Amino acid sequence: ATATVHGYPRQGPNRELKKAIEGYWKGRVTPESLRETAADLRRATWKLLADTGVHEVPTGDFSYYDHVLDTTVMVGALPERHRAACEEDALAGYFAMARGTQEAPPLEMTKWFDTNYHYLVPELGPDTVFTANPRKQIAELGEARGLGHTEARPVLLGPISYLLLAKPAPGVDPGFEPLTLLDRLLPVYATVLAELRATGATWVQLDEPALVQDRTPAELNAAERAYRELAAPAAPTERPRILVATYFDRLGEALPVLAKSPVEGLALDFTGPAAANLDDLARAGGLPGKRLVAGVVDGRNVWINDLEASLATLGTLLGLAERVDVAPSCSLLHVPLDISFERGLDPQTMRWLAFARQKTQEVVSLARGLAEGTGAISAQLAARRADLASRAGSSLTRDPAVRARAAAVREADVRRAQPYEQRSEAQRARLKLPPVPTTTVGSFPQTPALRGARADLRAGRIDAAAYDERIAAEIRSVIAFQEEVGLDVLVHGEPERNDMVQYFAEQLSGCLSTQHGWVQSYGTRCVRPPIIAGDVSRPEPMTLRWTTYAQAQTSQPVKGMLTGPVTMLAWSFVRDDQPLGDTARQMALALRDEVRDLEDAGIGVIQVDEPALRETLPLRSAARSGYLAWATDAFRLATSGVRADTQIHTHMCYAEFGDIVAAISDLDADVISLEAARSHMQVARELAAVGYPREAGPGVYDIHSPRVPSVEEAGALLREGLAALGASRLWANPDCGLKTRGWPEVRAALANVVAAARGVRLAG
Ligand code: THG
Ligand code: ZN
Repeated sequence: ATATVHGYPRQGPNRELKKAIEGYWKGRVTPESLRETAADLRRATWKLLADTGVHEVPTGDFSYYDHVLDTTVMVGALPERHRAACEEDALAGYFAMARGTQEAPPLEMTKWFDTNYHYLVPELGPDTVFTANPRKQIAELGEARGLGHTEARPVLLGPISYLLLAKPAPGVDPGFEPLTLLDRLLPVYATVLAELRATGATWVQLDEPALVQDRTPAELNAAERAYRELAAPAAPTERPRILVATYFDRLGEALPVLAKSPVEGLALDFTGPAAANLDDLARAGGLPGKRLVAGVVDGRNVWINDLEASLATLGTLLGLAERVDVAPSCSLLHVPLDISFERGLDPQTMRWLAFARQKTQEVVSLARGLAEGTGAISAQLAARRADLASRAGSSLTRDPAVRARAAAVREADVRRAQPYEQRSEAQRARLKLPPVPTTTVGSFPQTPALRGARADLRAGRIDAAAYDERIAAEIRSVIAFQEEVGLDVLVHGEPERNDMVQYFAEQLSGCLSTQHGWVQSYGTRCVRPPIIAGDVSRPEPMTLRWTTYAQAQTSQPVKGMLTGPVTMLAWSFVRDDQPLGDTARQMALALRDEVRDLEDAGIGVIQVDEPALRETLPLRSAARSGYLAWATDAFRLATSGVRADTQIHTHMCYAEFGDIVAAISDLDADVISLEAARSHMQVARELAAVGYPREAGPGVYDIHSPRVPSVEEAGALLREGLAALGASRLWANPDCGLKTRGWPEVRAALANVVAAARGVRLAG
């Protein structure tokens, strides 16, 4: 048995790649220097892997922006509007597709399965012509081989997943199914494989994560055909051996399809719910004559592996395939680089955590244990047993007070005491808002001055008091602006928050924050997800101070702003030693305390954001109702403890709500703001269609674009909203927070939104 990995983080220990690319965009870094930085990072990664004991290193997993976009380039499926730029300058054209230009909008971005990584959606149509452009794959394989990594294995996104991740190009019939292009795409993949063989690859990995989702018989057929053709018998010099990799869930009905196909190997996920692959594999008769790469180390969470349990799994698998190798379940792209970079974490807690480098060590140990017997790794096994016991027995992971409180939650705690009609009346009497009230979603522009103040505080150039005064001044100015422009429900603007999830996690017991734990979110943008390691509780109020400070500046209602329990979990690394729903309940109770404190301090409107509710939906439909049950319960637990006249708002981003409108309604928030500007109020009609009985603010200002909507445009959207919801239930607001926008556009756009709402009120 040997150890391998499907892919490694790309940004570098100090986010060197991010800095080089952003420098290149600003004209401060030459293309040559960017290429050199990238090559240095690849070389360092391969060396680290090989030094750790991984000799079959991955190549081609590196990317300047996104590996799905790289695949689009590899198969020549460039959108028409970017083709000329790509032909003139491949690197500049590549970034134009990712980020857009004055003339040509970028490709759409969306989430990579249920991770927090975002990819660029291929745009295909009946006229798409594919051409093989394996240059990047060939170059990176050549580079690795030149450095002595002769067993290097190119990693490509497979043809089925590529097509299933694509959408119809603009102007193409929205019913067009990209999978119908398979016959045209397969010869291009065959060419790429042949070229990789000619460059020295003995194995090539084709990633097919889309096969772990619910797939139709036609889609399974397509997969069968693809791998029958790509793996058709050929002289060993004509194509490399093919390893099809799937991850993020069990393979299910696609397992027999791949097991029977002529490909030489399968990589499967055996972590979490995907552990079902073990029984499925046995039932399917195993993989006789094939190589199995067993993903027994969780590649997308940060906990140390139970090496003994993994060895037991691997032992069972030995009987089910010709050869068994060991790997993380998926690319390590989704975890930070190295826990040993961290300073300031408790040393005992640090031993519970494994980032990319530690996970690589784990798979190397496991491969060794499998090949040579457990005696060969007895020291690691003993140390691991102690670390797992320390985690299980720690007072951080088990806080009796938190557990007792969570166990005491009753049905009444997840229900508002009064029906909506009564609440609505009490809220009208208290808040005295006009019809179609105006508000914003929470954040105002994070100016360079604000970011500078935070950097000054960190560097010790200013003290906490001076920092607080800058925040206070910003809040006064944001409140004054909102009064002037005529908004009805104001916000404090969140100047004190960098990343909202990080901001709350830093203040909650049971959550850890890292200094260097960066993970790529999209392109050059990274996040440092908190680690929910233990039982969660709230030692002190988290938002009370700045919210009440803002309320003291105005007689208009100021809305308190919190991040909901589901989003807190979705954007963190969550403990894997209890069901997610249990952790969500603890998080909800902590937030419930905050909601109560805000209410007691006189805050009459409280917004609990759940932007991640939709995106955390499980990949397979069978798991969805269970998820939605705990997710809605957690939200309601956080928000239901308030009086009738306290108005609860929530907010969700991204347009595709269709499949969860019923769950959105179940949240029982009094008001919900949603993204709608780009989908033309579709969401308002969807809400109306399920009989949603409460108030909603489908966004009338698309904050993802620097465009300022005119009064007429915002008014037209509001009239569409009115038709669906009626004047007593419609709000006017932007479709998301304003943190990434500039002040001049925000001033103009909000003035227009207020004018449009007033126009609609007069007409109504
Ligand atoms: N917070 C967290 N996770 C998230 C989001 C978030 N995941 C989904 C979505 N929002 C991702 N969106 C972004 C948007 C901006 C940035 C990252 C993810 C970003 N990052 C800065 C960068 O890379 O330069 C770093 C910010 C910092 O210094 O903390 O701009 O909102 N947790
Ligand atoms: Zn949003």
